[in-house]
Amino acid sequence: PLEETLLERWKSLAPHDLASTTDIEKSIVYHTTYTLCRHRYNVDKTAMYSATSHSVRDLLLKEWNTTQERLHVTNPKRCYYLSMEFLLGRALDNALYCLSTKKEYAESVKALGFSMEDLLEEERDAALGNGGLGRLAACYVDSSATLEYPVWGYGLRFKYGIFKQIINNEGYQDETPDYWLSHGNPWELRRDDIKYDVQFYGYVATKMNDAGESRLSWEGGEKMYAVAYDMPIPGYDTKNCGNIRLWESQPHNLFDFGAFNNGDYDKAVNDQKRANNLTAVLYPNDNHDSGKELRLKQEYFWVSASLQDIIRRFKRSKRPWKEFSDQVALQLNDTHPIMAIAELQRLLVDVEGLAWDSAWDIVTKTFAFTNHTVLPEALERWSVPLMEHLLPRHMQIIYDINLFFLQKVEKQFPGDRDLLNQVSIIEESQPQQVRMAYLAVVGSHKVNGVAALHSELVKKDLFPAFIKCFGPEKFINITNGITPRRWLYQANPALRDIITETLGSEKWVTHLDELAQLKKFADDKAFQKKWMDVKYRNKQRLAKWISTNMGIDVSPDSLFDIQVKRIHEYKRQFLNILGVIHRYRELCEMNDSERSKVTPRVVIFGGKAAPGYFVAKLVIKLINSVAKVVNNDESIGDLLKVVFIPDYKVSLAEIITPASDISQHISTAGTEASGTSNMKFVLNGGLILGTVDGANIEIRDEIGEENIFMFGTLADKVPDIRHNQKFYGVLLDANLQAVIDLIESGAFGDASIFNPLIDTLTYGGDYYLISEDFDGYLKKQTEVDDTFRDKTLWAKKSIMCTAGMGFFSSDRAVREYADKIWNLKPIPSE
Ligand code: KOT
Repeated sequence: PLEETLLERWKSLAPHDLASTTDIEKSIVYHTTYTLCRHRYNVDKTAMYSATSHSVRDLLLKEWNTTQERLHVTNPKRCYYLSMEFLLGRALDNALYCLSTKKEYAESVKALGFSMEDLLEEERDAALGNGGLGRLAACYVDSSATLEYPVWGYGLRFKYGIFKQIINNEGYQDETPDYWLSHGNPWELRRDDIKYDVQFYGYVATKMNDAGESRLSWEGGEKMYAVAYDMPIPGYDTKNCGNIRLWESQPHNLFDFGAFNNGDYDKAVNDQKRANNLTAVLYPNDNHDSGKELRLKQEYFWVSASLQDIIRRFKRSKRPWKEFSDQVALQLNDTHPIMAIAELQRLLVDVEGLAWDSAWDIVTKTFAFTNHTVLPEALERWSVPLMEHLLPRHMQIIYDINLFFLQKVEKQFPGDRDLLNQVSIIEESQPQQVRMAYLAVVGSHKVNGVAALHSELVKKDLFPAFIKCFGPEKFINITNGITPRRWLYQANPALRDIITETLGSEKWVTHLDELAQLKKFADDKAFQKKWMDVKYRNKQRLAKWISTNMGIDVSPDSLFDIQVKRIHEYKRQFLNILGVIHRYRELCEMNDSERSKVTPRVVIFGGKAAPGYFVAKLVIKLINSVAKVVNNDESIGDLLKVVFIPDYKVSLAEIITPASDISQHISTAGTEASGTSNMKFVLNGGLILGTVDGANIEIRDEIGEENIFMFGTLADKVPDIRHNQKFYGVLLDANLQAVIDLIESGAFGDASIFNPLIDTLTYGGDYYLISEDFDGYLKKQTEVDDTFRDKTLWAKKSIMCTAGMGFFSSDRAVREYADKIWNLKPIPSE
């Protein structure tokens, strides 16, 4: 550290704010010249985007540094959010708003000959996530920064995020790599000085420690480096700045000269290749466990580096170990980081020399676990032989954790062998498997689900036996939320402005409950008109995007019906497209007079299917085949259009979400843990058509059941229906049968292609209850059509939707985590 007088000198020389637009212009020109090394005759949009971002980054880094300084001085308890995925999207627009300097930058950029809108479009999405889980993490770091909570995210710096989706000429999904770093990334800082060893494979040996006690020690195997990259996360209306620290793998031995000299070139570069592979690519499965060794390696690599970093920070405070959980809260975003539980126990016992029980006490007070899914295929299990091979010491530790836990259970419930089997972390299969969610429950002090219904199912279906052991208080609900900054303020400027004008201030941006005041304008004709004009302009904006990018013309006068999310059988895009075919069939049978009464509709789909998910990919193909026929049927015209928007991502969601009249959230009841796009649509005045599932239920409770279209089987009825279908077969709904007949007639091209899809309704036993829910779905769709024709009624409902969404701010959700789980207080920046 520098001495006082020098510190003062440093302080006096610290870069100051960019006070005027001239300062901003200078800063942009500076970065063009010195950061990018571009001559002024050679500045294109990409370079200008980059220079502008570097200039904005300077402002962010100033806040980043003062935030770190503040935390260093106050040394408060901190929380670390361990998430394999952070689906951040673009950063520039958000940073400009957070720094309240968008206007000034837009002017400066204009003065230099560019348009801010163009520059914003130059930015590549940071797409380090699959869908809802990763986007949730992004919303939570936004809210933590805004609320000035000392929270950092920890994740992996994938070179390739979620793949880019291309829809080929036949209407199938193709995948290409998303090399998002191709033009550099101005939003990250590489920290070459923050680097840790991470070990794999090897064996466990007994060693003497300094005190002459024998200890187990993990020896041999291979090592890699984890190098830190920081991404500053600006808070809104605060000088506080959060951070996401992402790890990149690097080879330990850059080059094996021994092997090279022996002529074995392949071996010489092997280390390097393996290390580079480790964090190269995000696994593209949403709600599905891949079970691959490389994935387990990624998981361990990330939590090991993160814990080393966190422990190093803790040690600087010179506090005793027993205060660790007073200083550190660790939130596990699903099971992906669960190895952190065994790793912290290992570090405390093997490396720091703590007794097992003291260490375990620290571990369980520090960790908390969020479950995001009850789908059996998504629950992580690792085979014991694989884990023994890759992480031999951790496997021993997990066995011990299990043994000590089962001993306690045996003491509490003597002789209850069923219970012991039900709660054992080790599944007695061939080979044995480690049930990661069970390890999470045993090693955490709180377990939460992400919506009210889901949290009940977590208790009832996933962990019933654990309730017996730990009591119900350990299991809580924290309903998901979304950040109003990105999902309304930024994505929907026109709506933002009339809300601010009507409420008389921007307070709602950080106090979303304020939106409730809009209710008193719901019947106001003039306000309704303004409100629906904004919706219309947002629909025009999307129509223009579709026309420019896809060459399909859709009318903004039609009802825009949108379903954008990962393609998955449980989300039932199949039900949606079958409904579209039904609609088409009916239109074909109508005469002109009947047709004149029809509500014209544009049905918009978007979303990626996991590359190996055959049935989901077939759904995409079916949607595109139907689109081709319907859109080219001149007799149908604007009455029905079908659009599959390729490569759905955060930046596209920002255009799509504000443009919906209705959006669909139609998962089989009990399968969608929460959903968060439902919240985004309703926040933007879009009505929803949904099942009684996930957060739909709480949205209904907040906005009123007259403002939502709900249908379908209830979650508690699903198991019985499945049981009956299995034993007595599926009796297909008559309209559904007619739709299938139409597909099988070849109306949408070679019908045989779709057989595997249709089989899921019949031979497959209709696991997702499409036939069961079909009639209710069609009836609700008719109600949607009828309601939409009543413009006043629709406008009122739309206003009531936005007005009721205060609860779904991620600010509320993060506060709940801070109060109920982390025991964390904000550290004010001023
Ligand atoms: C599971 C395994 C791998 C990758 C992703 C998952 C996953 C994603 N599990 N749940 N989710 C979604 O999480 C969202 C945020 O909580 C929920 O809104 C959504 O319903 C889950 O499907």
